[in-house]
Amino acid sequence: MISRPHLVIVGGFLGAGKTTLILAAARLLAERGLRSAIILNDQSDTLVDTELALAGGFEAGEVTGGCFCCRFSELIRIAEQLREHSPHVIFAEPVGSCTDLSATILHPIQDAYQQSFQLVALTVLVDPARAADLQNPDVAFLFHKQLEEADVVCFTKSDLYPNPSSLPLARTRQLSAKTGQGISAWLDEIMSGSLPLSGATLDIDYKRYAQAEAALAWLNADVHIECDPPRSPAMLLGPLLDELDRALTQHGISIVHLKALDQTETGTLKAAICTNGSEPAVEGALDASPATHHHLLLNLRAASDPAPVQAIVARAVANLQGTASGLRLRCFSPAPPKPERRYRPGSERIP
Ligand SMILES: Nc1nc2c(ncn2[C@@H]2O[C@H](COP(=O)(O)OP(=O)(O)OP(=O)(O)O)[C@@H](O)[C@H]2O)c(=O)[nH]1
Ligand SMILES: [Mg+2]
Repeated sequence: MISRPHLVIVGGFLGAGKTTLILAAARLLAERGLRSAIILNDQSDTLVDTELALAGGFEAGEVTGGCFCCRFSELIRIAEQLREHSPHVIFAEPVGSCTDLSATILHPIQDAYQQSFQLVALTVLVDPARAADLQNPDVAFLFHKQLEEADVVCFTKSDLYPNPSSLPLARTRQLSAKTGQGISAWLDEIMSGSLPLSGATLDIDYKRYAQAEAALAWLNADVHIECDPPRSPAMLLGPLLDELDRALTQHGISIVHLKALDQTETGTLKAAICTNGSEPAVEGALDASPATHHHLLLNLRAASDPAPVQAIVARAVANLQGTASGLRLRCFSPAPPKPERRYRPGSERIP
């Protein structure tokens, strides 16, 4: 058994590219003969990201029903469970609206679980397109708080944005999970400790933090669809994403991240958009042949009250060409964050 796996926490706003980077990094480590496990996290369940990690062949666990800080004991339980598989590295992806990770996760782990995990520098990812468009004050608040506590900030999607606008930060890197640019160097820096874990904590007003998260509508859904005649995953997801994008835009609702995953016996396809009107990014079996039975997962985060988002998604699912059954649809505003533990700067022990 590997006694102390590296624990790599990769934060960053919704859609920044956390899951895509973690999967690319885990594949790269596998080429070096190193095993990775992945912990995903969400306010609700049925996570597209967990399915992707499992489909990638990795040991994966999830913390659902709240962010890592509010469900710290569960994070440790899942990390310990994964540790039994002797991974060399455990990647953990916090919810994309979450911040204050240093005080509520990193310090508590360093304080009480240092013998189990080698915690490395806190990486925060930035999508250059998001950094260039921070008009929504709640999004801007969360985004800037996340950057403030980062040990290293990595601009993602360098294949799309080779020249991101500069941020007033000491340590920035550029990565592409699509081309692999920068991933090996980033892993080497954090795992060797040449980029150290600083332990810097935030000064943050939890009322403002709660208000910013509550300004998001958070929707997770899954449903089974029987198609007669059979349809390919692309034939199902394409029109669905078009319809959701059109209806949300018509209602003036900004999409923050919309992910859809269709699992069929002919293959699995994921399609996602991070802004209204953008071309879906697709991964997986784009050429899968038509199938009768589809299991569809939807994770949508949007700047809105929950009610209109829920109605739009329910309507789009009802309009799918096929017979829907077993629909489970949860849509809410995230509850105020209540960390299980919170390090206070200057205090030796965690309260
Ligand atoms: N072109 C390009 N697209 C990328 C890259 N990394 C991520 N993406 C795309 O960006 C979108 C968001 O990526 P995710 O990895 O799902 O982002 P995330 O930070 O995990 O998002 P949440 O889990 O919602 O917080 C997806 O459609 C990815 O395909 C990259 O390096 N290049
Ligand atoms: Mg993710």
